[in-house]
Amino acid sequence: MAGLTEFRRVARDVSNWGRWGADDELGTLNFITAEKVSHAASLVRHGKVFPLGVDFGSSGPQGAFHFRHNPVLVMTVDGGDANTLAQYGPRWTQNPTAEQMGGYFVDNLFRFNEDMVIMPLQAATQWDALSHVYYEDKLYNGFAAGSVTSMGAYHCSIAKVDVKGITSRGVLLDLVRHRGAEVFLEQGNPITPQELDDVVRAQGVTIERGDIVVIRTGWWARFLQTGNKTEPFSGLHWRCASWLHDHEVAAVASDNLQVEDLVPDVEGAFLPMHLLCLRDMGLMLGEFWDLTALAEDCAADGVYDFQLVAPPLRFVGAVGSPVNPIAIK
Ligand code: UVW
Repeated sequence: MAGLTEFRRVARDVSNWGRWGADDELGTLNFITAEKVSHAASLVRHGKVFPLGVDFGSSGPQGAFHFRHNPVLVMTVDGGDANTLAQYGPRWTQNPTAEQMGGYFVDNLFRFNEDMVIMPLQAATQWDALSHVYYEDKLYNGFAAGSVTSMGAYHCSIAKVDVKGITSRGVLLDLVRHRGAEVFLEQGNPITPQELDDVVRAQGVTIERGDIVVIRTGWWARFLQTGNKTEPFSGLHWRCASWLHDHEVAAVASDNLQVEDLVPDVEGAFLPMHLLCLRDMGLMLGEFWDLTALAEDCAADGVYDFQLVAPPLRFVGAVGSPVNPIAIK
């Protein structure tokens, strides 16, 4: 197990603070240029579309962290309201909502349903914003951690990255196939930088500056089989942060809870790859992406790169966002 001295050495090596200016809040998304976006679009050859988002619902994957819950859907207007309120609403003057809705429904064809959702922004398929994780009172680029208040994140909120789309060339690295695993990568064998190189070579693909690298561990497929929200898994070893840095990757995403391996390997630093990626490199993490159908297609045609379009929602001040990423080939 490494110690904090080694962790800090790596943190210095991969740091992008100041690289794009003292005010930068985009981090490695800066690697995505107009040329990169054009090239990504040129990868669309067959019009095949792969939505990578999972269902947002009460049987979602939340459960590992007690402070996170699955989405709760609340109907604010439904079919039962229409007939009842058409009858009682207009006379229900002590309840302005019922009175107003009754007004819509009485002697009228018009009917409607409406809803709202209560959920953590980390509930299902998501992006972690750069303000999601920090240490020693600093966010990415040296912004004060205290700039995230109960009003939200002043610096590095998810809304700040909207200018980038987010869209780029996506590259799938299929670790399940590479290891010959039946469904997923069981806990105990983290993915190393060397293994990433091996997969890249075996798939005959290249990793280029500004790519969004998508790592398939099979966890989502396993979850759909078992419903086990706390199933342990293998993910990226924290030293893969250096690999992502060296390849000038724009963002990384996976089909599991946290992208990175959960077996502690730095004494005194939980989720060291999160700390290095989000805080030191300014590199966003995508979690709970469903990669099964995309992986099948990539294995069938041997093409592992595609246009990836994955815009977060512009929640002002939020430290993350749901997303329904789309891979297009
Ligand atoms: C944390 O690591 C706290 O969150 P996430 O699972 O969104 O990466």
